Amino acid sequence: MHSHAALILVDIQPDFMPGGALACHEGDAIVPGISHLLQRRLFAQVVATQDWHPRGHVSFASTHPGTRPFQQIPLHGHVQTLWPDHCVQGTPGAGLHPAVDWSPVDLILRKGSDPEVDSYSGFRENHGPGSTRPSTGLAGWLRERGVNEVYVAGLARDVCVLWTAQDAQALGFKAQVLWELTRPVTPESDEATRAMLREQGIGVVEAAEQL
Ligand code: VGL
Ligand code: ZN
Repeated sequence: MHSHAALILVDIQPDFMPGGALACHEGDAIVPGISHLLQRRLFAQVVATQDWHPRGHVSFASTHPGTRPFQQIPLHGHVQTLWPDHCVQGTPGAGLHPAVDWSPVDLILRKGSDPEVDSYSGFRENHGPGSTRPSTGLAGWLRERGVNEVYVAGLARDVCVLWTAQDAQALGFKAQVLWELTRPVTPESDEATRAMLREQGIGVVEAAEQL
């Protein structure tokens, strides 16, 4: 059933869990379900993304004197949300969550390493020269393995999960979000997130038991 499907686990890292630098609401609630889903081995390929920023990253409010986290500023002709320092390369908060057995994962893809550019999606950086968005290579990696369908879970529902699912769908994959295995930074965003997924024809699977 899922022989042409990949599971993409987005940014399941301590900094996005309660108590972490950029906590998602109930972020830790997804951990048992993620572990269980990995054990079921339903997918031909499993990819984990890892937010991985250098110190002084452009997305950190601390990099821009006079700003505060969650404020928006113009950057490279786009709007950039500023975040607390998070997922700094090599720190414990940037690791893959220690309560998950990551051994079934085929590819770990680090993103957000360019000091000047943010990268929410696992597929493309947020912006690049002109109107381009530099590829991470993930779409090609999946296509070369025969994948045409992706299921996305992880953190944050309203940021990196959303952008990853949108890019997957835009790049020609059939994208689905495993809703109960995601959590948002901003819970009030849930209706808007669902609307954006619906508009783009991205599927929502409410619970992994339905797979
Ligand atoms: C994320 C904000 C900044 C995410 C990453 O994983 O959703 N959000 N960096
Ligand atoms: Zn980040």
